[in-house]
Amino acid sequence: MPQLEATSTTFDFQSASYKDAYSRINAIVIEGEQEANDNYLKLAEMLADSKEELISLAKMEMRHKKGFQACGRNLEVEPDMEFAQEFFSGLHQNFQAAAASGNVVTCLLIQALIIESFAIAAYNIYIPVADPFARKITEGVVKDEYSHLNFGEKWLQAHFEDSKTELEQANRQNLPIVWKMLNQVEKDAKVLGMEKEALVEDFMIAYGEALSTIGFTTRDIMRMSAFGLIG
Ligand code: Y39
Ligand code: FE
Ligand code: FE
Ligand code: FE
Repeated sequence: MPQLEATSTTFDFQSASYKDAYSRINAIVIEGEQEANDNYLKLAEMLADSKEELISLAKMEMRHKKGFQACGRNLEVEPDMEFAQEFFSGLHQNFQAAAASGNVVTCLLIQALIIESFAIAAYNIYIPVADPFARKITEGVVKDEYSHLNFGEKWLQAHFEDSKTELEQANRQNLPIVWKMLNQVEKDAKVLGMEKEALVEDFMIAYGEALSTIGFTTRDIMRMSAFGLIG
């Protein structure tokens, strides 16, 4: 794999340009993990039958946050948390609004499908180009993210007929925000050795597979994936 080669030869993890980009990407994952923790705790209130499981997912997210904070400290980078909060504000607001209205299907789509697929794509693409310390941390984290995506898949699959319309509506509202986020992070990601094209591809594989598992047809998935790509 050429990326493995790049790790030892191309990246200077201590260069000013690497650390500048890392201050934003590292902040994004720290903020993302914190928000994922909050979101699973909110879902635990909304889904009494899955309360214990959701609380345990929330705890995993808190561990992830601590791991990524350690990655920043290891490179002596100060994460730009203000940037990261702004980065997540669109999905954050939509999750809060859905939770306030009791729209648990929308909450699950935002956190357990969209954000988890984003995490799976980003972490898998980061691992081969990460510094050795961050690589170890991220390898442990990404395994957990699959189990979080799986929670959303299982719940939505079991409630597919009742959830279908709300899922399509929530997809239409939130997928364009993901493309916007990817555009915002494209330059910094590239400095770390992560190509936007690869991020989009891995995101769509994880998200599309999840929609398929839940019960959507290939035709549905094609239609749903197009939102935001065009406008
Ligand atoms: O469920 C989770 O742990 C998700 C919060 C984490 C989201 C991570 C979002 C990563 C986007 C990084 C973009 C870098 C190219
Ligand atoms: Fe996580
Ligand atoms: Fe997660
Ligand atoms: Fe799956």
